[in-house]
Amino acid sequence: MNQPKVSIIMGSDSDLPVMQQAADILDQLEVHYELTIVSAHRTPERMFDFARMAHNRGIGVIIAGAGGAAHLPGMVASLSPLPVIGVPVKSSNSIDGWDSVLSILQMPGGVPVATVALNGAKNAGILAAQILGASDPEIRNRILKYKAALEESVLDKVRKLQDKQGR
Ligand code: RP5
Repeated sequence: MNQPKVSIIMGSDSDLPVMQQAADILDQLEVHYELTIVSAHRTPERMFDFARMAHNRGIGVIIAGAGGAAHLPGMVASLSPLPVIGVPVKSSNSIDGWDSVLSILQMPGGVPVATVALNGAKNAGILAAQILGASDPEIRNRILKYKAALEESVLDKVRKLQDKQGR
């Protein structure tokens, strides 16, 4: 069985359409992950158990997404020695997403959460792979290839624009 290296957690299944983007890019980068629901408010004991045990199960990075009063990433970061990447989700109970952005971003000193953009789960997945890639040459090489492909896709658009302009 492939041991998951990244844990993707979210406060509710309603966060899944956004958080699936983290899973998709990790699939593309061939990084094994697990994905589940852990709610800081509705399942606090599950959150405690998860955060206290994740590093003992071989997880290296946690991606935590939540909307509204988004306490999940910060609370998990307060309990876990692992790096936590927070994804603010624009949820049905969110006021324009600002509530989740600020809840995840404005952590007190001593308890960092690496916060990505609103609904920025894709970048959370890439960042998780980059953190693992710092000590895993195979993942690092996949990140290098991903970046080269990104560059090529933009250069392709430049060429197409130039062609349209007859240059
Ligand atoms: C948050 O409340 C969840 O992360 C979700 O973004 C939001 C709404 O949850 P549901 O009412 O859709 O389950 O805790």
